[in-house]
Amino acid sequence: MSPAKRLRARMAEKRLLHIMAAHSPLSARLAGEAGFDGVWASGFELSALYGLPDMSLISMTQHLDMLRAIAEHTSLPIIADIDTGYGNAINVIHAIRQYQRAGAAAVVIEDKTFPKVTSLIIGGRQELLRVEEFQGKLRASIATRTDPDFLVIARTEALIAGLGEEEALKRAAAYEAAGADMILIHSKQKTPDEVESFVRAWNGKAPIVIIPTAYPEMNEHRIKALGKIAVVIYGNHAIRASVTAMKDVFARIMKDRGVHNINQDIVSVEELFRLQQMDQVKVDEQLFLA
Ligand code: SPV
Ligand code: MG
Repeated sequence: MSPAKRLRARMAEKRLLHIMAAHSPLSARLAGEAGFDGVWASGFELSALYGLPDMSLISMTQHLDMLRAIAEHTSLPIIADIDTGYGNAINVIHAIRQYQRAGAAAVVIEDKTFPKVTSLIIGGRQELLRVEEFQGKLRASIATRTDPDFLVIARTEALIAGLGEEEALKRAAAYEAAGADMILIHSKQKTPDEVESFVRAWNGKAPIVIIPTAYPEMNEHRIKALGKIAVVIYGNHAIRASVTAMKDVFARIMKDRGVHNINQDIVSVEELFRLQQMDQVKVDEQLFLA
């Protein structure tokens, strides 16, 4: 079964998929063990991993390399965050070929101009493409996919750009008309009302995807009560969890002037061996090292 078919099968079987951000094969493996339905190959997380702002500075090659490494280490379907598609529709054609081959199940492509500005920053200079131009990018994506199950998710940043619900609905309808399989509506409002209002007003057939980072009280209960939302992406919680843990542990080591106290509070080296699948190495040593 192709990765895209697996994602579609999961969607058919469950009303709401929970997708966790991943910035490495290890984070993807942990997402799998925690029970998530898939991983989000987040541009924000990978940018942060490199210590860079999420402003189209990470290249497609860097993102693809990480996605390939993730795909080798998890059976979870991967939703690839391809930002603006790395340029115009011609760049998008190239990107779709590459991401499909790399093992992605879906791509999310957003209607901002290239280079993009990270969405959640206060006072961000957010510029959107003309609707027709973005429709061309979507049509290019759909014409390029060779696996009909490969999902093309159109993300509108109309609310992020402060253009209001009417513009967001108009764009979402235009993107569905261009063939998008799903619509991702993004918002940086601190409460769910903006997204809830959009979802209530949406009368298209395409299911909705959300990333409730700015409005964290939008939990499964509230999402299900709204209906129409098929996927929730936790956009940056893997990297934020890592930063929280590292800050805490590093500070304690410096305070204690040693690792004698922290040792019992962090995962053991044996747990890392398990995650690295050292048990398989042991088996292979027995079998093959003469
Ligand atoms: C990402 O995780 O890269 C996203 C979500 O696109 S956000 O950072 O909120 O734009
Ligand atoms: Mg992103």
